Amino acid sequence: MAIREILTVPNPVLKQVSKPVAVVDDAMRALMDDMLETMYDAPGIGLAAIQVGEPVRVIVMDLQEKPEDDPEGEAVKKPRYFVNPEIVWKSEDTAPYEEGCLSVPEIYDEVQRPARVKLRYLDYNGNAVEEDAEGLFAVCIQHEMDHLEGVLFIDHLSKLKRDRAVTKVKKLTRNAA
Ligand code: GNR
Ligand code: NI
Repeated sequence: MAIREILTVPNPVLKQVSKPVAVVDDAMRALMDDMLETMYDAPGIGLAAIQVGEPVRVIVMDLQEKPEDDPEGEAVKKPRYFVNPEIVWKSEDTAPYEEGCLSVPEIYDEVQRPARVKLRYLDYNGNAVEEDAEGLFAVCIQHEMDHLEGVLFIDHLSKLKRDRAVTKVKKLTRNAA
């Protein structure tokens, strides 16, 4: 496994539409392993392949929820992998969430999205899964699926806020790495 560089705005690669995965093979699993390690290192709760420069429809996620029987304890690792995810249903009702993005570091703002969605995707082993998402899971999967279309959370904000965010990130990353 390896930690990959996370691309930040205004890198044009982030605007690319990612391609469907033909088969979930060992090479694709190696990418998912790298993405998970990169996400934990950042740290973040989700990562789309395009954020490490790979234009394929792959997402990793770990919502880092505390165990129910020990809410004060350490978060238990629960990695999730989504290949070729599709939203097959979304609720009419929306919910706001203060979002951030590893590709737009240190910027946070409220985005409204459908509160619940039904997903279809392939898992780490290439098995088809259907799953309902709500709460933070629903927010995160919709944020990640936007990345597959070249859309960032700041694209849901006003042009003024989006331009300000990009300017701030440019300054922040000018001398870094
Ligand atoms: O780590 C992340 N946190 C987060 C918080 C609120 C809404 C979405 C996210 S996803 C983000 C990681 C990321 O940029 N994924 O693409
Ligand atoms: Ni993001």
